[in-house]
Amino acid sequence: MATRNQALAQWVEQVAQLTQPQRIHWCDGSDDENESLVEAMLDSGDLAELNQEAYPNCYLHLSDPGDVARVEHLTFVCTPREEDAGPNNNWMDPSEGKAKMQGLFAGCMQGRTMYVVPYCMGPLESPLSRCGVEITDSPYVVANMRLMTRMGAGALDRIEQDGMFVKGLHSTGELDPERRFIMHFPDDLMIQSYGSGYGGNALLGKKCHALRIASWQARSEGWLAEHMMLVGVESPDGEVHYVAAAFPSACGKTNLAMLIPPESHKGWKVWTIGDDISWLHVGNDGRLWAINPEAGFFGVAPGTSAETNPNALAMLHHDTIFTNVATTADNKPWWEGKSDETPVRDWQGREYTNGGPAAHPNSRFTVAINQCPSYTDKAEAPQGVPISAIVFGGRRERLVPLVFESKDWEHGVLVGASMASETTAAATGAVGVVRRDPMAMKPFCGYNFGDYWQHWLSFGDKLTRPPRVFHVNWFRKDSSGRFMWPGFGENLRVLQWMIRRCKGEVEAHETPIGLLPGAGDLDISGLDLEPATLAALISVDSVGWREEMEAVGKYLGEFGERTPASLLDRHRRVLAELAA
Ligand code: OXD
Ligand code: MN
Repeated sequence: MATRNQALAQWVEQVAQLTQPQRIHWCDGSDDENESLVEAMLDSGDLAELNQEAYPNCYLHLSDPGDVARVEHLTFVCTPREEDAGPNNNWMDPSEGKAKMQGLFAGCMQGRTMYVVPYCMGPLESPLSRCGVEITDSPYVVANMRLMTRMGAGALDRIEQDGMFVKGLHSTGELDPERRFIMHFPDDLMIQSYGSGYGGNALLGKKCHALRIASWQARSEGWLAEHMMLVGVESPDGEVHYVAAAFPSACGKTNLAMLIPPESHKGWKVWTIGDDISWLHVGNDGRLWAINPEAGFFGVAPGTSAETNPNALAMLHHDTIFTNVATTADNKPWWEGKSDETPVRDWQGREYTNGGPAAHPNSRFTVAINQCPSYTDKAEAPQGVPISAIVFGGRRERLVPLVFESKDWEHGVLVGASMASETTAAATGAVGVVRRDPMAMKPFCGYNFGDYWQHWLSFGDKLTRPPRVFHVNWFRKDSSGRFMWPGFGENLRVLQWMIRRCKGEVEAHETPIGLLPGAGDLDISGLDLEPATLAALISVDSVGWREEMEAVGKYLGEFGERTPASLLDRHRRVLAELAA
Protein backbone atom coordinates (compact mmCIF):
# COMPACT_ATOMS: atom_id res chain seq x y z
CA MET A 1 0.00 0.00 0.00
CA ALA A 2 1.51 3.31 -1.08
CA THR A 3 -0.61 5.48 1.18
CA ARG A 4 -1.82 5.63 4.75
CA ASN A 5 -5.21 6.84 3.54
CA GLN A 6 -7.45 3.78 3.58
CA ALA A 7 -10.08 5.21 1.26
CA LEU A 8 -7.46 6.03 -1.35
CA ALA A 9 -5.71 2.67 -1.05
CA GLN A 10 -9.03 0.84 -1.42
CA TRP A 11 -10.14 2.89 -4.39
CA VAL A 12 -6.82 2.31 -6.21
CA GLU A 13 -7.17 -1.41 -5.54
CA GLN A 14 -10.77 -1.43 -6.86
CA VAL A 15 -9.81 0.47 -10.00
CA ALA A 16 -6.90 -1.91 -10.62
CA GLN A 17 -9.26 -4.88 -10.35
CA LEU A 18 -11.59 -3.26 -12.84
CA THR A 19 -9.05 -1.99 -15.36
CA GLN A 20 -6.44 -4.81 -15.03
CA PRO A 21 -3.22 -2.84 -15.55
CA GLN A 22 0.11 -4.59 -15.93
CA ARG A 23 1.64 -2.40 -13.24
CA ILE A 24 0.77 0.48 -10.92
CA HIS A 25 2.94 3.54 -10.50
CA TRP A 26 2.33 6.07 -7.71
CA CYS A 27 3.56 9.43 -8.96
CA ASP A 28 5.83 11.42 -6.65
CA GLY A 29 6.23 14.39 -8.99
CA SER A 30 10.04 14.24 -8.93
CA ASP A 31 12.34 15.30 -11.76
CA ASP A 32 13.68 11.75 -12.04
CA GLU A 33 10.19 10.42 -12.48
CA ASN A 34 9.45 12.99 -15.16
CA GLU A 35 12.67 12.19 -17.02
CA SER A 36 11.91 8.51 -17.17
CA LEU A 37 8.34 9.21 -18.28
CA VAL A 38 9.62 11.46 -21.06
CA GLU A 39 12.17 8.79 -22.12
CA ALA A 40 9.39 6.22 -22.31
CA MET A 41 7.14 8.56 -24.31
CA LEU A 42 9.95 9.35 -26.75
CA ASP A 43 10.37 5.58 -27.27
CA SER A 44 6.66 4.99 -27.75
CA GLY A 45 6.16 8.00 -30.04
CA ASP A 46 3.79 9.75 -27.59
CA LEU A 47 6.28 12.62 -27.64
CA ALA A 48 8.84 13.83 -30.16
CA GLU A 49 11.81 15.98 -29.32
CA LEU A 50 11.80 19.55 -30.59
CA ASN A 51 15.02 21.45 -31.39
CA GLN A 52 16.79 20.98 -28.05
CA GLU A 53 19.24 23.83 -28.56
CA ALA A 54 16.61 26.48 -29.09
CA TYR A 55 13.94 24.70 -27.01
CA PRO A 56 15.59 22.63 -24.25
CA ASN A 57 13.25 20.06 -22.67
CA CYS A 58 10.47 20.94 -25.07
CA TYR A 59 8.45 18.19 -26.67
CA LEU A 60 5.73 17.78 -29.24
CA HIS A 61 2.67 15.62 -28.81
CA LEU A 62 0.33 14.99 -31.74
CA SER A 63 -3.16 13.85 -30.84
CA ASP A 64 -5.40 11.56 -32.73
CA PRO A 65 -6.96 13.91 -35.33
CA GLY A 66 -10.42 13.12 -33.95
CA ASP A 67 -9.47 14.10 -30.42
CA VAL A 68 -8.36 17.71 -30.40
CA ALA A 69 -10.88 19.65 -28.29
CA ARG A 70 -13.35 19.43 -25.45
CA VAL A 71 -16.46 17.42 -26.29
CA GLU A 72 -19.35 19.21 -24.62
CA HIS A 73 -21.99 16.87 -26.08
CA LEU A 74 -20.23 13.91 -24.42
CA THR A 75 -19.77 15.63 -21.06
CA PHE A 76 -22.35 14.77 -18.38
CA VAL A 77 -23.26 15.82 -14.87
CA CYS A 78 -24.84 12.88 -13.04
CA THR A 79 -26.98 14.11 -10.16
CA PRO A 80 -29.83 12.05 -8.68
CA ARG A 81 -32.34 14.69 -9.89
CA GLU A 82 -32.08 15.99 -13.43
CA GLU A 83 -33.19 19.50 -12.36
CA ASP A 84 -30.09 19.83 -10.21
CA ALA A 85 -27.83 19.49 -13.24
CA GLY A 86 -30.07 21.97 -15.07
CA PRO A 87 -30.69 22.66 -18.75
CA ASN A 88 -27.10 23.92 -18.95
CA ASN A 89 -25.73 20.39 -18.57
CA ASN A 90 -26.17 17.01 -20.20
CA TRP A 91 -27.59 14.76 -17.53
CA MET A 92 -27.52 11.06 -16.86
CA ASP A 93 -28.81 9.14 -13.87
CA PRO A 94 -25.81 8.36 -11.62
CA SER A 95 -26.37 4.59 -11.61
CA GLU A 96 -26.77 4.53 -15.38
CA GLY A 97 -23.64 6.68 -15.76
CA LYS A 98 -21.62 4.46 -13.45
CA ALA A 99 -22.77 1.29 -15.20
CA LYS A 100 -21.88 2.73 -18.59
CA MET A 101 -18.43 3.75 -17.42
CA GLN A 102 -17.87 0.43 -15.64
CA GLY A 103 -18.38 -1.31 -18.97
CA LEU A 104 -15.92 0.95 -20.73
CA PHE A 105 -13.21 0.76 -18.07
CA ALA A 106 -13.40 -3.05 -17.65
CA GLY A 107 -10.00 -4.45 -18.61
CA CYS A 108 -9.03 -1.25 -20.44
CA MET A 109 -5.53 -1.00 -18.90
CA GLN A 110 -4.41 -4.54 -19.73
CA GLY A 111 -0.74 -4.53 -20.66
CA ARG A 112 -0.41 -0.88 -19.60
CA THR A 113 0.80 1.06 -16.59
CA MET A 114 -1.78 2.63 -14.32
CA TYR A 115 -0.52 5.91 -12.89
CA VAL A 116 -1.86 7.18 -9.57
CA VAL A 117 -1.49 10.96 -9.65
CA PRO A 118 -2.09 12.83 -6.37
CA TYR A 119 -2.48 16.55 -6.97
CA CYS A 120 -3.40 19.71 -5.12
CA MET A 121 -5.43 22.51 -6.73
CA GLY A 122 -4.05 25.67 -5.13
CA PRO A 123 -0.97 26.29 -3.01
CA LEU A 124 -0.10 23.25 -0.84
CA GLU A 125 -0.27 25.43 2.29
CA SER A 126 -3.55 27.17 1.49
CA PRO A 127 -6.73 26.37 3.43
CA LEU A 128 -8.61 27.29 0.24
CA SER A 129 -6.94 24.53 -1.81
CA ARG A 130 -8.50 21.16 -2.55
CA CYS A 131 -6.84 17.88 -3.49
CA GLY A 132 -7.61 15.15 -5.93
CA VAL A 133 -6.17 11.94 -7.27
CA GLU A 134 -6.29 11.13 -10.95
CA ILE A 135 -5.80 7.54 -12.00
CA THR A 136 -4.80 7.40 -15.66
CA ASP A 137 -3.14 5.13 -18.17
CA SER A 138 -1.70 8.06 -20.11
CA PRO A 139 1.88 9.16 -19.37
CA TYR A 140 1.13 12.34 -21.40
CA VAL A 141 -1.59 13.17 -18.88
CA VAL A 142 0.86 12.60 -16.01
CA ALA A 143 3.45 14.92 -17.59
CA ASN A 144 0.80 17.60 -18.13
CA MET A 145 -0.66 17.24 -14.63
CA ARG A 146 2.86 17.76 -13.27
CA LEU A 147 2.94 21.17 -14.94
CA MET A 148 -0.69 22.14 -14.38
CA THR A 149 -1.06 21.21 -10.68
CA ARG A 150 1.00 20.73 -7.52
CA MET A 151 1.43 17.04 -8.24
CA GLY A 152 3.12 14.27 -6.26
CA ALA A 153 4.41 13.64 -2.76
CA GLY A 154 3.36 17.01 -1.28
CA ALA A 155 -0.22 16.55 -2.49
CA LEU A 156 -0.32 13.00 -1.14
CA ASP A 157 0.85 14.27 2.26
CA ARG A 158 -1.95 16.79 2.27
CA ILE A 159 -4.52 14.14 1.27
CA GLU A 160 -3.32 12.01 4.16
CA GLN A 161 -3.78 14.97 6.52
CA ASP A 162 -7.14 16.23 5.15
CA GLY A 163 -8.56 12.82 4.41
CA MET A 164 -10.49 14.36 1.49
CA PHE A 165 -9.86 14.14 -2.22
CA VAL A 166 -11.70 14.16 -5.54
CA LYS A 167 -11.52 10.82 -7.34
CA GLY A 168 -10.74 11.09 -11.04
CA LEU A 169 -10.46 8.04 -13.27
CA HIS A 170 -9.23 8.43 -16.80
CA SER A 171 -8.33 6.11 -19.65
CA THR A 172 -7.41 7.09 -23.17
CA GLY A 173 -9.33 4.00 -24.29
CA GLU A 174 -9.59 3.44 -28.04
CA LEU A 175 -10.10 7.14 -28.88
CA ASP A 176 -13.35 6.12 -30.50
CA PRO A 177 -15.78 9.07 -30.30
CA GLU A 178 -18.58 6.52 -29.98
CA ARG A 179 -16.94 5.28 -26.79
CA ARG A 180 -16.04 8.62 -25.25
CA PHE A 181 -17.64 10.11 -22.14
CA ILE A 182 -16.65 12.69 -19.56
CA MET A 183 -18.83 12.00 -16.51
CA HIS A 184 -19.16 13.92 -13.27
CA PHE A 185 -20.71 12.52 -10.11
CA PRO A 186 -20.76 15.56 -7.79
CA ASP A 187 -22.31 13.73 -4.81
CA ASP A 188 -19.38 11.30 -4.83
CA LEU A 189 -16.78 13.99 -5.68
CA MET A 190 -15.96 11.72 -8.60
CA ILE A 191 -15.01 12.16 -12.26
CA GLN A 192 -14.75 9.44 -14.89
CA SER A 193 -13.35 10.19 -18.32
CA TYR A 194 -12.93 7.63 -21.07
CA GLY A 195 -11.84 7.72 -24.69
CA SER A 196 -10.04 11.07 -25.02
CA GLY A 197 -6.49 12.22 -24.38
CA TYR A 198 -7.28 15.92 -24.99
CA GLY A 199 -6.47 18.36 -22.17
CA GLY A 200 -9.88 19.55 -21.07
CA ASN A 201 -11.24 16.00 -21.25
CA ALA A 202 -8.24 14.21 -19.73
CA LEU A 203 -6.36 16.54 -17.35
CA LEU A 204 -9.03 16.05 -14.74
CA GLY A 205 -7.69 18.67 -12.32
CA LYS A 206 -8.63 21.45 -14.71
CA LYS A 207 -12.17 21.74 -16.07
CA CYS A 208 -13.60 18.60 -14.45
CA HIS A 209 -12.33 19.19 -10.92
CA ALA A 210 -11.44 22.89 -10.58
CA LEU A 211 -14.65 24.03 -12.31
CA ARG A 212 -17.43 21.41 -12.52
CA ILE A 213 -16.90 19.55 -9.24
CA ALA A 214 -15.49 22.61 -7.44
CA SER A 215 -18.44 24.81 -8.45
CA TRP A 216 -20.74 22.21 -6.86
CA GLN A 217 -18.63 22.06 -3.69
CA ALA A 218 -18.30 25.85 -3.65
CA ARG A 219 -22.06 26.25 -3.64
CA SER A 220 -22.52 24.21 -0.49
CA GLU A 221 -19.42 25.68 1.18
CA GLY A 222 -20.09 29.33 0.33
CA TRP A 223 -17.43 30.18 -2.26
CA LEU A 224 -17.16 30.44 -6.06
CA ALA A 225 -15.18 28.39 -8.60
CA GLU A 226 -14.95 30.48 -11.75
CA HIS A 227 -13.59 30.45 -15.32
CA MET A 228 -11.51 33.58 -14.62
CA MET A 229 -7.97 34.71 -15.20
CA LEU A 230 -6.35 36.59 -12.35
CA VAL A 231 -3.87 39.49 -12.43
CA GLY A 232 -2.41 42.27 -10.35
CA VAL A 233 -2.39 45.65 -12.13
CA GLU A 234 0.30 47.94 -10.74
CA SER A 235 -0.03 51.66 -11.39
CA PRO A 236 2.98 54.01 -11.52
CA ASP A 237 2.53 54.89 -7.84
CA GLY A 238 3.20 51.24 -6.96
CA GLU A 239 -0.36 50.43 -5.93
CA VAL A 240 -1.61 47.01 -7.10
CA HIS A 241 -5.26 46.24 -7.85
CA TYR A 242 -6.24 42.63 -8.44
CA VAL A 243 -8.63 41.86 -11.27
CA ALA A 244 -10.40 38.57 -12.10
CA ALA A 245 -11.83 38.25 -15.61
CA ALA A 246 -14.18 35.65 -17.07
CA PHE A 247 -14.07 35.22 -20.84
CA PRO A 248 -15.08 32.10 -22.75
CA SER A 249 -12.41 29.69 -24.01
CA ALA A 250 -9.96 31.14 -26.54
CA CYS A 251 -11.16 34.75 -26.07
CA GLY A 252 -7.92 36.20 -24.75
CA LYS A 253 -7.72 35.39 -21.02
CA THR A 254 -4.13 34.23 -21.44
CA ASN A 255 -3.15 37.37 -23.36
CA LEU A 256 -4.80 39.65 -20.80
CA ALA A 257 -3.14 37.71 -17.97
CA MET A 258 0.31 38.48 -19.41
CA LEU A 259 -0.33 41.93 -20.81
CA ILE A 260 2.61 44.25 -21.41
CA PRO A 261 1.56 47.91 -21.09
CA PRO A 262 1.92 50.11 -24.17
CA GLU A 263 4.76 52.63 -24.56
CA SER A 264 2.42 55.43 -23.49
CA HIS A 265 1.94 53.76 -20.08
CA LYS A 266 5.39 53.76 -18.54
CA GLY A 267 5.38 52.68 -14.92
CA TRP A 268 2.37 50.38 -15.30
CA LYS A 269 2.86 46.66 -14.84
CA VAL A 270 0.63 43.61 -15.02
CA TRP A 271 1.47 40.69 -12.70
CA THR A 272 0.26 37.24 -13.69
CA ILE A 273 -1.41 34.97 -11.16
CA GLY A 274 -3.56 32.77 -13.39
CA ASP A 275 -4.99 32.59 -16.90
CA ASP A 276 -8.04 30.33 -16.64
CA ILE A 277 -9.53 29.54 -13.23
CA SER A 278 -10.07 31.45 -9.98
CA TRP A 279 -11.48 30.25 -6.69
CA LEU A 280 -13.10 33.16 -4.84
CA HIS A 281 -13.85 33.47 -1.15
CA VAL A 282 -15.25 36.14 1.12
CA GLY A 283 -12.47 37.36 3.42
CA ASN A 284 -12.85 38.43 7.05
CA ASP A 285 -12.52 41.98 5.79
CA GLY A 286 -15.68 41.70 3.63
CA ARG A 287 -13.68 41.72 0.43
CA LEU A 288 -13.56 38.98 -2.19
CA TRP A 289 -10.26 37.06 -2.22
CA ALA A 290 -9.01 34.76 -4.98
CA ILE A 291 -6.51 32.00 -5.58
CA ASN A 292 -5.53 30.37 -8.84
CA PRO A 293 -5.95 26.65 -8.22
CA GLU A 294 -3.66 25.80 -11.13
CA ALA A 295 0.14 25.76 -11.33
CA GLY A 296 0.50 25.97 -15.09
CA PHE A 297 -0.94 27.25 -18.33
CA PHE A 298 -2.63 25.08 -20.94
CA GLY A 299 -2.82 27.90 -23.44
CA VAL A 300 -4.02 28.23 -27.02
CA ALA A 301 -0.95 28.56 -29.27
CA PRO A 302 -2.30 30.11 -32.52
CA GLY A 303 -2.19 33.87 -32.45
CA THR A 304 0.49 33.96 -29.73
CA SER A 305 3.26 36.20 -31.06
CA ALA A 306 5.83 38.83 -30.14
CA GLU A 307 3.15 41.44 -30.83
CA THR A 308 0.17 39.85 -29.12
CA ASN A 309 1.82 38.21 -26.11
CA PRO A 310 5.61 38.59 -25.79
CA ASN A 311 5.58 37.20 -22.24
CA ALA A 312 4.00 33.96 -23.41
CA LEU A 313 6.47 33.62 -26.24
CA ALA A 314 9.37 34.16 -23.82
CA MET A 315 8.18 31.48 -21.40
CA LEU A 316 7.78 28.82 -24.09
CA HIS A 317 11.47 28.37 -24.85
CA HIS A 318 12.15 25.60 -22.36
CA ASP A 319 10.36 22.86 -20.40
CA THR A 320 7.16 23.08 -22.43
CA ILE A 321 4.91 20.45 -23.93
CA PHE A 322 3.41 21.52 -27.26
CA THR A 323 0.31 19.72 -28.50
CA ASN A 324 -0.84 19.74 -32.13
CA VAL A 325 1.40 22.58 -33.32
CA ALA A 326 3.30 22.53 -36.62
CA THR A 327 7.11 22.41 -36.93
CA THR A 328 9.71 24.25 -39.01
CA ALA A 329 12.61 22.79 -41.00
CA ASP A 330 14.87 23.17 -37.96
CA ASN A 331 12.29 21.43 -35.78
CA LYS A 332 11.00 24.41 -33.86
CA PRO A 333 7.34 24.65 -32.89
CA TRP A 334 5.23 26.83 -35.16
CA TRP A 335 1.65 28.07 -35.31
CA GLU A 336 -0.36 30.58 -37.27
CA GLY A 337 0.61 34.09 -36.23
CA LYS A 338 3.84 33.06 -34.51
CA SER A 339 6.49 34.33 -36.90
CA ASP A 340 7.42 34.57 -40.52
CA GLU A 341 9.24 31.22 -40.40
CA THR A 342 7.69 28.54 -42.58
CA PRO A 343 6.16 25.34 -41.26
CA VAL A 344 7.28 22.15 -43.00
CA ARG A 345 5.15 19.70 -41.00
CA ASP A 346 1.56 20.22 -39.94
CA TRP A 347 -0.20 19.25 -36.70
CA GLN A 348 -0.68 15.73 -37.97
CA GLY A 349 3.03 15.33 -38.70
CA ARG A 350 2.40 15.47 -42.45
CA GLU A 351 4.52 17.41 -44.88
CA TYR A 352 2.93 20.86 -44.99
CA THR A 353 1.92 21.77 -48.51
CA ASN A 354 -1.61 23.08 -48.60
CA GLY A 355 -2.69 26.58 -47.63
CA GLY A 356 -4.83 25.57 -44.63
CA PRO A 357 -3.80 25.90 -40.98
CA ALA A 358 -0.50 24.14 -40.24
CA ALA A 359 -1.12 24.11 -36.49
CA HIS A 360 -4.52 22.97 -35.26
CA PRO A 361 -6.62 26.07 -34.33
CA ASN A 362 -6.90 24.62 -30.80
CA SER A 363 -3.23 23.60 -30.53
CA ARG A 364 -1.81 24.20 -27.09
CA PHE A 365 1.25 24.72 -24.91
CA THR A 366 1.58 23.36 -21.39
CA VAL A 367 4.03 25.21 -19.19
CA ALA A 368 4.59 25.95 -15.50
CA ILE A 369 3.19 29.33 -14.47
CA ASN A 370 6.43 30.47 -12.84
CA GLN A 371 8.15 30.46 -16.23
CA CYS A 372 6.13 33.50 -17.19
CA PRO A 373 8.21 36.71 -16.99
CA SER A 374 5.27 38.54 -15.38
CA TYR A 375 4.67 35.81 -12.78
CA THR A 376 4.28 37.01 -9.19
CA ASP A 377 4.70 34.81 -6.14
CA LYS A 378 1.34 36.17 -4.97
CA ALA A 379 0.20 33.07 -6.88
CA GLU A 380 1.49 31.12 -3.86
CA ALA A 381 -0.17 33.31 -1.21
CA PRO A 382 -2.24 30.93 0.97
CA GLN A 383 -5.02 33.50 1.49
CA GLY A 384 -4.99 34.61 -2.17
CA VAL A 385 -5.31 38.22 -3.32
CA PRO A 386 -8.11 40.77 -2.70
CA ILE A 387 -10.19 41.48 -5.80
CA SER A 388 -10.97 45.07 -6.80
CA ALA A 389 -12.74 44.29 -10.07
CA ILE A 390 -14.51 41.40 -11.73
CA VAL A 391 -14.61 41.59 -15.50
CA PHE A 392 -16.96 39.68 -17.78
CA GLY A 393 -16.41 39.64 -21.51
CA GLY A 394 -17.17 37.93 -24.75
CA ARG A 395 -16.32 37.90 -28.41
CA ARG A 396 -18.98 40.07 -30.04
CA GLU A 397 -18.58 41.63 -33.48
CA ARG A 398 -21.50 43.97 -32.94
CA LEU A 399 -23.52 45.82 -30.32
CA VAL A 400 -21.55 45.27 -27.11
CA PRO A 401 -19.49 48.34 -26.04
CA LEU A 402 -15.78 48.24 -25.30
CA VAL A 403 -16.47 48.56 -21.59
CA PHE A 404 -19.28 49.25 -19.15
CA GLU A 405 -19.69 48.93 -15.42
CA SER A 406 -22.60 47.40 -13.59
CA LYS A 407 -24.57 49.57 -11.20
CA ASP A 408 -24.33 47.31 -8.15
CA TRP A 409 -23.70 43.66 -7.26
CA GLU A 410 -27.16 42.42 -8.32
CA HIS A 411 -26.86 44.20 -11.65
CA GLY A 412 -23.35 42.73 -11.98
CA VAL A 413 -24.81 39.24 -11.61
CA LEU A 414 -27.31 40.06 -14.37
CA VAL A 415 -24.47 41.34 -16.58
CA GLY A 416 -22.59 38.05 -16.01
CA ALA A 417 -25.70 35.96 -16.58
CA SER A 418 -26.38 37.88 -19.83
CA MET A 419 -23.01 37.10 -21.37
CA ALA A 420 -22.84 35.67 -24.87
CA SER A 421 -19.92 35.01 -27.17
CA GLU A 422 -19.02 33.69 -30.60
CA THR A 423 -17.87 30.06 -30.30
CA THR A 424 -14.20 29.10 -30.84
CA ALA A 425 -12.14 26.00 -31.68
CA ALA A 426 -11.68 25.12 -27.99
CA ALA A 427 -14.70 22.82 -28.21
CA THR A 428 -15.84 20.64 -31.10
CA GLY A 429 -18.71 22.09 -33.14
CA ALA A 430 -19.33 25.16 -35.28
CA VAL A 431 -17.05 28.16 -34.76
CA GLY A 432 -18.24 31.80 -34.75
CA VAL A 433 -21.84 31.22 -33.67
CA VAL A 434 -23.12 33.54 -30.89
CA ARG A 435 -24.23 31.46 -27.93
CA ARG A 436 -25.24 32.43 -24.42
CA ASP A 437 -22.39 31.75 -22.04
CA PRO A 438 -23.20 33.11 -18.56
CA MET A 439 -20.07 34.00 -16.60
CA ALA A 440 -18.14 32.06 -19.33
CA MET A 441 -19.30 28.97 -17.41
CA LYS A 442 -21.70 27.37 -19.91
CA PRO A 443 -19.45 24.33 -20.40
CA PHE A 444 -18.20 24.26 -16.82
CA CYS A 445 -20.89 24.96 -14.24
CA GLY A 446 -21.50 21.66 -12.43
CA TYR A 447 -25.11 22.46 -11.48
CA ASN A 448 -28.27 24.28 -12.54
CA PHE A 449 -27.50 27.82 -13.73
CA GLY A 450 -30.61 29.08 -11.90
CA ASP A 451 -29.14 27.90 -8.59
CA TYR A 452 -25.75 29.23 -9.63
CA TRP A 453 -27.12 32.75 -10.18
CA GLN A 454 -28.83 32.56 -6.81
CA HIS A 455 -25.50 31.58 -5.28
CA TRP A 456 -23.82 34.56 -6.98
CA LEU A 457 -26.57 36.89 -5.71
CA SER A 458 -26.03 35.64 -2.16
CA PHE A 459 -22.58 37.26 -2.14
CA GLY A 460 -24.26 40.65 -2.34
CA ASP A 461 -25.04 40.39 1.39
CA LYS A 462 -21.79 38.74 2.39
CA LEU A 463 -19.45 41.21 0.71
CA THR A 464 -19.33 44.45 2.67
CA ARG A 465 -16.64 45.71 0.29
CA PRO A 466 -17.65 44.04 -3.00
CA PRO A 467 -15.52 44.34 -6.11
CA ARG A 468 -16.88 46.46 -8.94
CA VAL A 469 -18.22 44.43 -11.85
CA PHE A 470 -17.43 45.35 -15.46
CA HIS A 471 -18.10 43.98 -18.94
CA VAL A 472 -15.66 44.31 -21.84
CA ASN A 473 -15.63 43.46 -25.54
CA TRP A 474 -12.29 43.66 -27.36
CA PHE A 475 -13.77 42.18 -30.53
CA ARG A 476 -16.07 44.82 -32.08
CA LYS A 477 -15.78 45.06 -35.88
CA ASP A 478 -16.68 47.86 -38.26
CA SER A 479 -18.78 47.51 -41.41
CA SER A 480 -15.73 46.35 -43.38
CA GLY A 481 -14.98 43.62 -40.88
CA ARG A 482 -11.95 45.30 -39.24
CA PHE A 483 -11.44 45.22 -35.48
CA MET A 484 -12.28 48.65 -34.07
CA TRP A 485 -10.18 48.38 -30.91
CA PRO A 486 -6.46 47.45 -31.12
CA GLY A 487 -6.65 45.05 -28.17
CA PHE A 488 -3.73 43.19 -26.57
CA GLY A 489 -1.40 45.57 -24.65
CA GLU A 490 -3.73 48.49 -25.36
CA ASN A 491 -6.37 46.81 -23.22
CA LEU A 492 -4.46 48.24 -20.27
CA ARG A 493 -6.20 51.53 -21.04
CA VAL A 494 -9.51 49.90 -20.19
CA LEU A 495 -8.06 48.33 -17.02
CA GLN A 496 -6.78 51.79 -16.10
CA TRP A 497 -10.31 53.21 -16.37
CA MET A 498 -11.63 50.41 -14.17
CA ILE A 499 -9.01 51.09 -11.53
CA ARG A 500 -9.78 54.79 -11.63
CA ARG A 501 -13.43 53.88 -11.11
CA CYS A 502 -12.47 51.70 -8.14
CA LYS A 503 -10.57 54.61 -6.66
CA GLY A 504 -13.44 57.04 -7.31
CA GLU A 505 -11.23 59.15 -9.58
CA VAL A 506 -13.42 59.28 -12.67
CA GLU A 507 -17.11 59.73 -13.43
CA ALA A 508 -19.14 57.49 -15.66
CA HIS A 509 -22.44 58.13 -17.37
CA GLU A 510 -25.44 56.07 -16.63
CA THR A 511 -27.33 54.16 -19.31
CA PRO A 512 -29.89 51.35 -18.98
CA ILE A 513 -27.21 48.69 -19.59
CA GLY A 514 -24.69 50.16 -17.14
CA LEU A 515 -22.14 52.92 -16.56
CA LEU A 516 -19.94 53.95 -19.48
CA PRO A 517 -16.85 56.13 -19.82
CA GLY A 518 -17.13 59.39 -21.71
CA ALA A 519 -14.81 59.94 -24.67
CA GLY A 520 -12.39 61.93 -22.51
CA ASP A 521 -12.30 59.37 -19.70
CA LEU A 522 -10.26 56.66 -21.40
CA ASP A 523 -6.56 57.45 -21.67
CA ILE A 524 -5.99 56.99 -25.40
CA SER A 525 -2.74 58.98 -25.55
CA GLY A 526 -0.49 57.74 -28.33
CA LEU A 527 -3.25 55.64 -29.85
CA ASP A 528 -4.32 56.10 -33.42
CA LEU A 529 -8.06 55.89 -32.88
CA GLU A 530 -10.57 57.95 -34.86
CA PRO A 531 -12.91 59.90 -32.53
CA ALA A 532 -15.89 58.40 -34.37
CA THR A 533 -14.58 54.90 -33.72
CA LEU A 534 -14.09 55.63 -30.04
CA ALA A 535 -17.58 57.13 -29.87
CA ALA A 536 -19.05 54.01 -31.46
CA LEU A 537 -17.12 51.77 -29.05
CA ILE A 538 -18.58 53.46 -25.99
CA SER A 539 -22.13 54.15 -27.11
CA VAL A 540 -25.28 52.17 -26.46
CA ASP A 541 -27.57 51.17 -29.31
CA SER A 542 -30.89 51.06 -27.47
CA VAL A 543 -32.78 49.26 -30.23
CA GLY A 544 -30.10 46.57 -30.55
CA TRP A 545 -29.93 46.24 -26.77
CA ARG A 546 -33.66 45.76 -26.49
CA GLU A 547 -33.38 42.79 -28.82
CA GLU A 548 -30.38 41.54 -26.87
CA MET A 549 -32.15 41.82 -23.53
CA GLU A 550 -35.23 40.13 -24.93
CA ALA A 551 -33.02 37.21 -25.94
CA VAL A 552 -31.51 37.25 -22.44
CA GLY A 553 -35.01 37.16 -20.94
CA LYS A 554 -35.91 34.11 -23.02
CA TYR A 555 -32.71 32.43 -21.92
CA LEU A 556 -33.25 33.19 -18.22
CA GLY A 557 -36.76 31.78 -18.63
CA GLU A 558 -35.35 28.42 -19.73
CA PHE A 559 -34.34 27.78 -16.14
CA GLY A 560 -37.95 28.03 -14.97
CA GLU A 561 -38.50 28.27 -11.25
CA ARG A 562 -34.82 28.02 -10.56
CA THR A 563 -34.14 31.46 -12.01
CA PRO A 564 -33.98 33.86 -9.06
CA ALA A 565 -36.97 36.22 -8.97
CA SER A 566 -34.73 39.17 -8.17
CA LEU A 567 -32.68 38.51 -11.30
CA LEU A 568 -35.85 38.44 -13.41
CA ASP A 569 -37.00 41.67 -11.76
CA ARG A 570 -33.74 43.33 -12.47
CA HIS A 571 -33.87 42.16 -16.06
CA ARG A 572 -37.38 43.59 -16.46
CA ARG A 573 -36.16 46.92 -15.08
CA VAL A 574 -33.34 47.11 -17.63
CA LEU A 575 -35.75 46.28 -20.46
CA ALA A 576 -38.20 48.92 -19.27
CA GLU A 577 -35.44 51.54 -19.12
CA LEU A 578 -34.34 50.62 -22.64
CA ALA A 579 -37.90 51.01 -23.88
CA ALA A 580 -38.40 54.39 -22.17
C1 OXD B 1 -9.42 25.82 -21.74
C2 OXD B 1 -10.78 25.95 -22.27
O1 OXD B 1 -8.69 24.90 -22.15
O2 OXD B 1 -11.52 26.80 -21.74
O3 OXD B 1 -9.05 26.61 -20.87
O4 OXD B 1 -11.15 25.23 -23.20
MN1 MN C 1 -10.64 27.81 -20.10
